[in-house]
Amino acid sequence: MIGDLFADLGAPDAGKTEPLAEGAMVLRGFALADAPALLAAVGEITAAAPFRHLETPGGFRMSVAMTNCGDVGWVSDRRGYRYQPLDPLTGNRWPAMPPLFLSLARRAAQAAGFGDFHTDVCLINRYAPGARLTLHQDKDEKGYTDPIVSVSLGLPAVFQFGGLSRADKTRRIRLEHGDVTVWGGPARLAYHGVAPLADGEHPATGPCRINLTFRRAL
Ligand code: MD3
Ligand code: FE
Repeated sequence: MIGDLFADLGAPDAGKTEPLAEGAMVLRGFALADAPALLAAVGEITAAAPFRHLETPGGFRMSVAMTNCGDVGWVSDRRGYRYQPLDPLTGNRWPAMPPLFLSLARRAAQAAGFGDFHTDVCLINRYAPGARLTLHQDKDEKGYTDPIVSVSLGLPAVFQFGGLSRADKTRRIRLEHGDVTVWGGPARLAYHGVAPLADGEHPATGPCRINLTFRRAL
């Protein structure tokens, strides 16, 4: 059957690169082949550093559950946002970044035109239906010379991104299982967010979306 010739491509647009803005692009299906191993690694990481709902400096509980792996982890509490080497929940160091995480992040950055990506933290976000991330900038890092690489797994999400000012008009883009986005250069400090996750079930993750965000914090 002719369909078999294309079976390995997965989603119809797998392998496509879509420019989003200067310095930003979506690599459709880039992580599809690695998804089972990535999710297995997330299971090992969360056995040691469980998902938790952090508190914002303003006292709200975040709807997205988070954990980290790498040299440091991103945390939020009443004192503010920051990166720290110890998990506040366990008092232990964050689990090490699995070699597959590092190689995927570096391959994606390279494919997007950013060679020699340095990443020392992977923030792992878990969205249940209804969970969302309001429009924000990622600016808790020491510098912004390296890009940010993000991997979407499980249920689809509507991702919103705008410009360098909160008031700039935003665009919406659907991110699916296996999609990777890269944000560098002038897009590194763009405002972005995730609309409330719709109900659903995904064969790879069940009723949730998992996002891996690779950054250089230090
Ligand atoms: C665009 N996470 O954890 S990752 C976050 O899907 C976060 O969980 C979202 O935003 C998620 O901070 C989006 C994609 C992303 C990450 C950083 C960016 C897009 C970005 C920085 C600048 C512009
Ligand atoms: Fe962000």
